[in-house]
Amino acid sequence: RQVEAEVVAFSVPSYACQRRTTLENHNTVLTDALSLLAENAELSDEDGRGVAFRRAAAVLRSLPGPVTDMKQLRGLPCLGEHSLRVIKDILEDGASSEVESTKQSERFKSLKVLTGIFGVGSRTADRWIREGIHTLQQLRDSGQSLNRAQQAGLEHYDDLNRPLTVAEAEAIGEIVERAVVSVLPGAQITLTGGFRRGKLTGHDVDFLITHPDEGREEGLMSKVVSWLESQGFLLYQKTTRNSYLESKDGPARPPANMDRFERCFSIFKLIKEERQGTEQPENGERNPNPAEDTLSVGARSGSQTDQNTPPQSQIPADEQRRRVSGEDGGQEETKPAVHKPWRAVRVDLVVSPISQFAFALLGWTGSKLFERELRRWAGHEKAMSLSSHALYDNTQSRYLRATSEEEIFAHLGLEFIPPSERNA
Ligand code: 8DG
Ligand code: MN
Ligand code: MN
Repeated sequence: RQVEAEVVAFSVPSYACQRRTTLENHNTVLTDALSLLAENAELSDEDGRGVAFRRAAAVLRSLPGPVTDMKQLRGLPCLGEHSLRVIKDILEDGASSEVESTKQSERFKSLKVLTGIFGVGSRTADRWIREGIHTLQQLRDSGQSLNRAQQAGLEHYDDLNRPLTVAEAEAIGEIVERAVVSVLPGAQITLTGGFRRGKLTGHDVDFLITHPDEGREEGLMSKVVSWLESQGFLLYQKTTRNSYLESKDGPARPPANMDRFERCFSIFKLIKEERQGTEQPENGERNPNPAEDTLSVGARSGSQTDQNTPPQSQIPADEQRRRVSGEDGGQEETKPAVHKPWRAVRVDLVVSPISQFAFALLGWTGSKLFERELRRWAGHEKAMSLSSHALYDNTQSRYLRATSEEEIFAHLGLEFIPPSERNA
């Protein structure tokens, strides 16, 4: 009876929203490999395959220890034939030839570089590749017409592809907070996205804005954006109504007040605080770009007392003598990045009426796979439709109200999973 070596199989529930997935990952080699195949599938417009690899990676990410033997995987959900083959290759040979060849492939590399431009999706990148454009320089030289987002994305490419730190997210949070309370006292801002899940780095910073009195949040986004713009904090912004019709996977029926739900995809200009008091003479003579000086003047201007300024504080431009005259005209591309006293940061802002706040908070906290799994659970297991706006019970033909994430999990018949354990 005891002859078989005792390999204990792992056991996890099938939906990621039933599992607690912290940032601790005991299987990074395997999950990196599967994530790369997922990314490649997504970049090739094969979303189904992409999701399959994402689910497989998420299962391994949720395991309490490293996988060393295929037998440990018996009975685990979401591990298809293809994913199992990749795992087996890595366990046996230390690498998967499919993963390695994908990583090396010119097409994958080009797709990654081009979709690394903010505003460029896989279809656009694919079209460019077919036209012989594989690199940023080739794109610049090609005379392709770029939309406003893509122009900003190309201009700030390096900044936007460098991970953000928690300190940078906090600095952005202070700016957003200042903007929001300036235009609507009493409004509340909440950090969402990866930073709410406890991640130490991120590709952007996500915020949800609301007001405790229903309706007061109407028109808030445009005021916040105007304030930010007037202070010189925005390099790019696009504000959209979060029209239900645009979203691929919203609920079966949109709530009547859907049209009040707005979001803004933006690029902030964040002044680098660590420069303060460290470098150069006080006047900006070494700096050939007057726009930089102007924005920086508050943060490191003249007097000794400025050195006592709290590191996180971004000095509003209305306290500055001069205003930033305009955009930077791409001049920074010709200068070494180290000398640039600011960095571009992707920031997502969403405004939600308080009645939808819990749904918006849950929907914008992520991870993306966790969200997808929540909706799949709701639809397949509970006959409900979950979105960032509402939860609709198809059996009872009514919306289920909630004022907290806990209530939504309860409606869904799920154990509450805190943000730090939604890193599926
Ligand atoms: P990162 O930025 O650190 O890389 O990770 P993240 O914070 O988890 O990713 P994200 O791309 O910023 O997305 C955060 C959450 O926002 C994600 O769970 C899903 C949600 N989200 C979008 N786009 C949309 C959208 O168009 N509609 C809705 N309802 N939610 C969205 O990213
Ligand atoms: Mn994010
Ligand atoms: Mn985001």
